[in-house]
Amino acid sequence: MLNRYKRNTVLMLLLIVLQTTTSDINQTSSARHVTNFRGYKVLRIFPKNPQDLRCVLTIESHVRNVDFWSEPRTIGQTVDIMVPPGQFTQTINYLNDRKIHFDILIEDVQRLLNMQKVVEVPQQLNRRIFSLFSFAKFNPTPTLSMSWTRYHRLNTIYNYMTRVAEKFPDVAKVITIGKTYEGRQIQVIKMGRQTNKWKPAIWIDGGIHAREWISPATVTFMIEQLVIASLQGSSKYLDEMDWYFLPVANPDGYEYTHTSSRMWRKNRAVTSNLFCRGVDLNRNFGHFWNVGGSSNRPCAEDYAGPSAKSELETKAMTQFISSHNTTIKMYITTHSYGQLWLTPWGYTSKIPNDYEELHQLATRGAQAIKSVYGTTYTIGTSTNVLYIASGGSDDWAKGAAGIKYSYTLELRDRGRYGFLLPPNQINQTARETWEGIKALADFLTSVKY
Ligand code: 0X9
Ligand code: ZN
Repeated sequence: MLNRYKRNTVLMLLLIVLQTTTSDINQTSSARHVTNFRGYKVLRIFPKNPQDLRCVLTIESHVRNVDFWSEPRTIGQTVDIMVPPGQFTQTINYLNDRKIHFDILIEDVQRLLNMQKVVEVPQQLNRRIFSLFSFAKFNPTPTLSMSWTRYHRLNTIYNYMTRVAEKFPDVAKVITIGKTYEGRQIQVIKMGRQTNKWKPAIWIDGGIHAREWISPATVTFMIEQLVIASLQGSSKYLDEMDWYFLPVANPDGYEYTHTSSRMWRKNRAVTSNLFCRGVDLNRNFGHFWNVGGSSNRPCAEDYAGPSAKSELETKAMTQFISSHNTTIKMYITTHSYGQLWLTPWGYTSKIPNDYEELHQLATRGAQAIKSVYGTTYTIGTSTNVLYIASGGSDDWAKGAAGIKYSYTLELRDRGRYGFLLPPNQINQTARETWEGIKALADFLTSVKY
């Protein structure tokens, strides 16, 4: 009996050691539970030849706890990494020894994080403050308790969606499309005036990657713009088309970035490795899944999952979109950062047959964005502009769901703040993006179906 007990204990210990050692030298700091980023710096590296690129790739195994904010895949493409204070000297020595050029993008990550702190005023108090100062004049939907001057928690976003649907039932409806690993609802809001005639629709999601906070904030802004449009009478954006908004596609991950680890990217599913949670949802979609630019290692930031569409969040999205693919004519997924307007494919450097049309429409969108505050976007296929990364939602939307116009938008900025875009840029980012989206909507409503 004792022997069996001992043997089991030894086996357990062995398993733990094995899991720890295989759980990656490459396990990054964002995957761990880091709560204070004081002294963490972000470096921008400029690999100029294949050898530089190889060295940058192996930084992970030379320097512990480095977190890649962008991926080292293409020469000429910069790579941003976050380095903990204890590893800073080692990292710059490593780069200097190999004569690889770099700049310091962010001196102290914690300082930026402090600027992002979310202090949610309780809903009721919030409403009272709004009515007290009669903000109604400036904010047409004051009682809906949403703003674009700070980043919000999931429940605030969901409450906002619910209120929009309650107050404007003729143009808005909340649909729960599934549940997450941790049991949260995955909520879509459908917008558009109800009619008996067929209308084309556009799908817009945000927050597939948990730490890209500007993305859900921008999507909720679009909802608000349609609410405002409905208050102003008739609008072709509501009368001639429908919208499906999924502001937070990865609710568990999003909440985790608010409560525990700001730099978390994946969902929060338990994996085959006891020590590493999360699947990269943007590697989990099922069109040429896991054929390049994704990982089989559960500890990796770009872990593709055990199989295509293995994740509840991916399943919910693909089931819903597939069942509406006769109306959904455009698929837009918002990420950050980089100011890129990306078209499929992300799994191959080949370009789609209709690339010319996709590019033309993207140019319209990018021009509309630029016309607002001068923000410039780079347009191209994901693989060619960025890097190869298979299992993305955009590839699936086009390749599997048959939605011709499928885009990934990497919102502001180009790396000055990266994922930590200060709240005072939310409004401008959302405003300019909305102009870009409207340019697409104009096209959508002008096509004969
Ligand atoms: O790597 C990604 O998933 C996206 N970039 S991010 O920095 N937001 O993580 C780009 C995805 C582009 N689309 C495909 N590769 N399919
Ligand atoms: Zn992303």
